[in-house]
Order: sequence, then structure tokens, then C-alpha cells
Amino acid sequence: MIKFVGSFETVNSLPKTQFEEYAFVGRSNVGKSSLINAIVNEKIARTSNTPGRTQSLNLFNINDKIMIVDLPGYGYARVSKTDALRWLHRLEEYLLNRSQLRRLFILIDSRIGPKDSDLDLMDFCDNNGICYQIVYTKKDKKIREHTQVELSHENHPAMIANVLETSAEKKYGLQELRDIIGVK
Ligand SMILES: Nc1nc2c(ncn2[C@@H]2O[C@H](COP(=O)(O)OP(=O)(O)OP(=O)(O)O)[C@@H](O)[C@H]2O)c(=O)[nH]1
Ligand SMILES: [Mg+2]
Repeated sequence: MIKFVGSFETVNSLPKTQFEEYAFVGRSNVGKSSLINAIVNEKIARTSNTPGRTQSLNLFNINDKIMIVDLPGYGYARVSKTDALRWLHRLEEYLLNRSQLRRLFILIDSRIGPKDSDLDLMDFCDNNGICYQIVYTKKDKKIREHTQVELSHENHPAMIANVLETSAEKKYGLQELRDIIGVK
């Protein structure tokens, strides 16, 4: 049973659950909400062609056992600097304080590759011991060679060495994620 718990504007307002939590983050439009829907096989997270759709922290309860969090996207050009900084601060606050967070999935569009905003977030996680795993999205699309950047574990101590490749559209690479999260 999958339940939408709610949309939360601040980290403080998040419900204080004991459930293990798995969070999805990445640049705006990378496909966070689509991937969550594909994993749970339900259209529960709102998706959109308009970047910046998810602006609050959206929580989903999976079988009263696990929480999935759809985090707001970053790197969206049409957001004011003040808002962008405020959101970044909120993301960092979430990552530093949410003790039940088991793993952060940092999504990267396979056509684009990692951008500075992704690398900055990875550095933040490395410096603060926040365990994360890189998930490439939209693998069904044609990929240009130069987007393939090697992300080495040596430079990223908090990164899980296994990089995942997925397509929400073609339902590719989902089982591995389901196994990690513990969703059937
Ligand atoms: N081809 C393809 N398109 C995808 C895939 N996943 C998502 N998309 C498309 O990418 C766009 C953005 O998807 P969302 O899931 O809303 O992205 P998001 O990261 O949640 O975006 P924000 O909430 O705005 O930050 C939509 O038009 C999706 O249809 C995929 O696996 N393949
Ligand atoms: Mg979204």
C-alpha cells in the first residue's frame, strides 16, 4: 500500500517517523518524480514538462515500512538566486538532520552528465558523511559520448561504488532500485 503522506515546506514540519527513508534528488527535470512512480508502479508523484515542478518535500509511505522522499530539484535557471539558496539550504538541512535517511539517490540525466550543481552536492555529502548513490536517468534517450564522466570513489568517499542506470519510460533498471529500497 502506497500512501501520499504530504507536501512539506520545511524540514521541521516533516513527520517524525521511525521508518527507514530513501530520498531522491537531482537537477530540475532530471526525472525524480517519474522514477519514483516507476519504482512503485503507481502515478503517485506529480511529474511535469515544466522544470521546477516539485518545490516542496513530498513524502510517500510504502507499506507502513519505508518512506520515499521526492526532494525539490536544483539548478533550475528560472528561480531567483534568493530562492535557489533558500532551497539549497533546506536540502542541506534535510540531509544533515534526517537521521532515518538510509540512502540518498542523486539522479543525473544520462544525456547531460554531471553538472557543477551535482558535483557540489556530492562534495557536500562526502564532507558530511552522507551516503549516496548515483542514478542515471532517461537511459532510453540517445547519449552523447562526452557526457560520460567517470565518477571515482577515490574522490567521493561517501558515494556507493555501484552506479545505476535507469529509464522510467522503458522501465529499465528499476528492480535494482526496488531491491535496495526494499519495495516489492
Ligand atoms: N525519455 C524519458 N523521459 C523521461 C524519463 N523520466 C522522466 N522523463 C521526462 O522528463 C520530464 C521531467 O520528469 P519529472 O519526473 O517531472 O522530473 P523531476 O526531476 O521530478 O522534475 P522537477 O520536479 O521539476 O524537479 C517529464 O517530461 C518526463 O516525462 C525517462 O526515463 N525517459
Ligand atoms: Mg518532480
